[in-house]
Amino acid sequence: MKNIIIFGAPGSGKGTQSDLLVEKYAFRHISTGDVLRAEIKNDTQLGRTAKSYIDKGQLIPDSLMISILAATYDSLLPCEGVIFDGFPRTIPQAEALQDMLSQRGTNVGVVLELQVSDDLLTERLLLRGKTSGRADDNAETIQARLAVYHNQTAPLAAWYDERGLLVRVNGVGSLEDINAALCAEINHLG
Ligand code: B4P
Repeated sequence: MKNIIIFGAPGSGKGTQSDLLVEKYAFRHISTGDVLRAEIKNDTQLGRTAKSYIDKGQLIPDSLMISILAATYDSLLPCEGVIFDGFPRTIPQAEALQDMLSQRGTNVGVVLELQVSDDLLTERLLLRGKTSGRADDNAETIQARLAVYHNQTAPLAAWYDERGLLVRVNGVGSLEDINAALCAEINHLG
């Protein structure tokens, strides 16, 4: 069982690369962003709560995210591997993930960080905003999301590095080249 985290700032290509990895490997994919957007679309209680945070570029509270994650993970089992896209985003989420996986007799195999400059992230998200219809892909919210990323999520890179799990990958270039770099790391997992 392989548990692979795709880590990076908003717009770094986590979702894009996760989709390519799922095509190549027999892995399942958890995108917490997609889970939340589906709840918003279905106008559930969770969706209404999530929307109030997402529209401001803020993170959904950890307790809520963690309970959603465990249920989503269990719904995908059994499988050869799971790609976590957009989770964890805080150190409490990372600790909860570690506990959840160890309760199931498994652990995180690797954390692949996609590195992209803030200027390029902003450019990509503004471009995506023209077609995505996403309320959070506008200039003001993008700036808020980047600030949240640097304050709350980026410290996780050091946290995983201390545990020997972090691999940094250049997130700038063609989708194919970036994907090849990610696959090389995944193949090392054996
Ligand atoms: P997410 O849905 O996770 O989205 P994201 O970080 O904005 O984007 P991603 O990195 O997946 O970028 P993509 O591949 O689409 O989060 C949305 C919100 O949900 C968060 O702000 C938060 O409020 C909430 N949330 C989610 N998870 C949470 C959690 N765990 N805890 C709390 N809150 C949570 O790529 C972006 C664009 O770049 C696309 O248009 C793509 O085509 C383009 N692109 C990708 N790779 C490229 C390349 N190599 N070159 C050029 N363009 C590229």
